[in-house]
Amino acid sequence: MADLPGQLTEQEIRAQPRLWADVLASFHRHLPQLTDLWRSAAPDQVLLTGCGSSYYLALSAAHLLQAALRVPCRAFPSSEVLFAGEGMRVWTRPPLLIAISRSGETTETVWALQRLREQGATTVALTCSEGGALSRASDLPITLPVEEHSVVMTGSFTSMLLVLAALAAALSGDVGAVEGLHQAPGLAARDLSALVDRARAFAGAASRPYVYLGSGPLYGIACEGALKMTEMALVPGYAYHTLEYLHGPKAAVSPQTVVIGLLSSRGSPYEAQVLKHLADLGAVVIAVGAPVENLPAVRFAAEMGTVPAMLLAGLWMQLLALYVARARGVDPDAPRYLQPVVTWDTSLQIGGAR
Ligand code: F1P
Repeated sequence: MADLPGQLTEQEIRAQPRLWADVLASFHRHLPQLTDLWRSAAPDQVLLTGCGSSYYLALSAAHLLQAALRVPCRAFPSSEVLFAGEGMRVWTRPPLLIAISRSGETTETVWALQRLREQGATTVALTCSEGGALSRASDLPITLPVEEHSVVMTGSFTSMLLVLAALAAALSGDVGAVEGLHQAPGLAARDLSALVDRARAFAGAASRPYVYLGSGPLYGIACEGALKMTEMALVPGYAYHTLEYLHGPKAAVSPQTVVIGLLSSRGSPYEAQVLKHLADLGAVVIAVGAPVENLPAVRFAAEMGTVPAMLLAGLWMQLLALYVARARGVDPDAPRYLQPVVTWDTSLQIGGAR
């Protein structure tokens, strides 16, 4: 059979159930160091930073960490940390910085970690590549056993988010939540073939606007789903906080619009109303994670609102982008204009006050 476009990317998407089990085992090996760092630094806020998919998982992780640790947790694109200069230093106690990077070589993220460490932050580098620049610059490097060859991030995204969710649960002493995360690999293995079928069923060749809606930690997942559709299928993907879509962007809805609505446990009655309203306006609307009357849905074995359900939503959106790419004759293994790592000439100086 002729090689299908995106075979490498598809293999790595499908390998996530097994990968998650390996990553959780690795997490438990790193947990003593992370716990010691958390106790010795005793931060009263957590900053997270990364670029692209790594920034989007930082957005989701910030929600999970803040809900568990009850301290302010905020996520920034690495470039925003850089350009903020002294503006970031608004703390009384030095914060904990978690810098996220699959490659561990993204220049902006390395610079951001160096900048905040100079300003007194305690720094953790979460990567999937041993001994890179980010790890070397950090107080504590955490490298996950994720060997990803696709340009776009797939299992690295879900794995680093899973580890940060496990960190939130472990540091808050929520043993039940940690045990719940250990269900994720089995739930994903059980759901995988059904998720492949549901992605194939919805994928079409037309370049239609794909709108991804999510609230709370699902907003970062929605951003990642939109990025995947753009990176893999060259189709515009747009992400919004679910109810925000009613405040103007819905003006663009047409029968060409495809809406992917990620249902949260907290906001789902309102989110369901939004999705039904958009279907009434003529959009193709898919409810993800819970049923919404009269709408096609993607369901998971994982309970709505849990981290495994969030990870499965991310995995399903990776599959959707893959099958849209194939329908369009686009090869996700060779995404247009993209490279696995974005680096900058280190001679460039950041303008303005440091
Ligand atoms: C981050 C990143 C990805 C993007 C592309 C280029 O890399 O920007 O988010 O999808 O693959 O690299 P990293 O800092 O996580 O290695």
